[in-house]
Amino acid sequence: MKTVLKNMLVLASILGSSCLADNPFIQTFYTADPAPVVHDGVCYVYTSHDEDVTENGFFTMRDWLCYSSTDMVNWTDLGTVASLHDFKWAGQGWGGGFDNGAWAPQAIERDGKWYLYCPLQGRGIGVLVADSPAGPFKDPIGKPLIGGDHIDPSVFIDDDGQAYLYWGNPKCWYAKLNKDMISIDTGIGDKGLVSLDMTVEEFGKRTKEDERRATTYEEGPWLYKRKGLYYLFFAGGPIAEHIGYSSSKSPTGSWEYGAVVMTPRSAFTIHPGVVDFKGKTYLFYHDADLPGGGGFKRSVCVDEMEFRPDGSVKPVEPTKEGPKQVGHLDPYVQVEAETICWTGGAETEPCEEGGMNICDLDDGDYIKVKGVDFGSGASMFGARVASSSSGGKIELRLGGVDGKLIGTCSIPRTGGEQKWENTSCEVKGASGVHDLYLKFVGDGELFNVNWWKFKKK
Ligand code: FUB
Repeated sequence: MKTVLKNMLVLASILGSSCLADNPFIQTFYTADPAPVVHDGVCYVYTSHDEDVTENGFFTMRDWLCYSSTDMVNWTDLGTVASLHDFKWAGQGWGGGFDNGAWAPQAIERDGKWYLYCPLQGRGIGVLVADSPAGPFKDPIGKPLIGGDHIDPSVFIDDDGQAYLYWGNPKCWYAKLNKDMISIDTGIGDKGLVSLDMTVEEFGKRTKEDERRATTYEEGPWLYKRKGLYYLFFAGGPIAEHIGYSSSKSPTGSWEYGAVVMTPRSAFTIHPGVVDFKGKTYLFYHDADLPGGGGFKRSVCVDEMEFRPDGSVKPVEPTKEGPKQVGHLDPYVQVEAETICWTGGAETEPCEEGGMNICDLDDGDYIKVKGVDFGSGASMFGARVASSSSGGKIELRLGGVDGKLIGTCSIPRTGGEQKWENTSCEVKGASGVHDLYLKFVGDGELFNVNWWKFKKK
């Protein structure tokens, strides 16, 4: 089944829009509210998910997705990691039952467990726990961690082991989490919940009158620490939102307003996520720049963020190119086919062999994998494929979707969309570092790909 988004992407490539850019870095779904977290040399980003079809002219969001990268340009789809159905209490309140309200999440690892904090619009903030970043996640408390109309949780563990949860719109709140990460330390504030003083000194003066907000703070707080200084990034108003920040010597303030970090993008919301990875700092945010995009069909982006010697944050200029690749991709180990820098037309789905596979491939669809290091040369290409139709071909090209052809692999009919077989072909002329394009060719609906791998000469 072709989604609306796939049709829009195909149309955009026919019309020649900026399809070879690397931002937005997920093209297979409309995604928003990116929440990055680094663990064991891998950057994971959790996102909320705008449905292809917007209902009632408002956010239509049912589940949360996760992607991983080791180089900041090629992202592997880890699938839908949680949904409203994981919270048995999701049906309570006015947020849309199990059908709507899966807003901006954030995850963190502690002592081998992964904790995913999820706002259910109008019902509160819940927490899920898993043994691995892609789940399966389970609700350990069976009720909201913070009940009521609270959104946009940001979780942070300080160097002394104390964990904090920040959240809120129109006010910013925080709580201390107990070591179990699934309960609140009730020793401060009102049953453990502290509402910040929203002063102009701490969060900047709003330029347009708003009876609920005197400052620029709107929503989407993100707590981050660098060189002993705490930064509270946030989505600022008036709408269209920008990203601003305040800083403090303490994780609980008081805060000093800093500046605007990113001016409004093409969506009326924006949402910061800041992470250090391999010696650099990155700002994740969302816009509406995918074909067919809009305020309720957003797309996540990433760019590098820099600091001045005094610790202040330099404004981040959004780019279509995205950040520089950190390292190269090794084509001689098994690469999941859903590892993508940019795709024209591929979609992803759960694979019966585990993980995800790419699907819904039509003639001319392609995947770009950036910065592939072939070293002194490749001799063979192999892939795990499945096809319920007559199959097709994968053209292996370098430098562009119509770039140098290094091999053509025939994909047989395997007898089912999840009936997997290995196939291989010779390749010639691939050495050094190149952007690799897998171009899918044939008639009708083609085939699915689970993974691929090259063999050295
Ligand atoms: O994605 C739904 C809501 O829009 C988020 O919770 C806010 O931060 C804004 O991005």
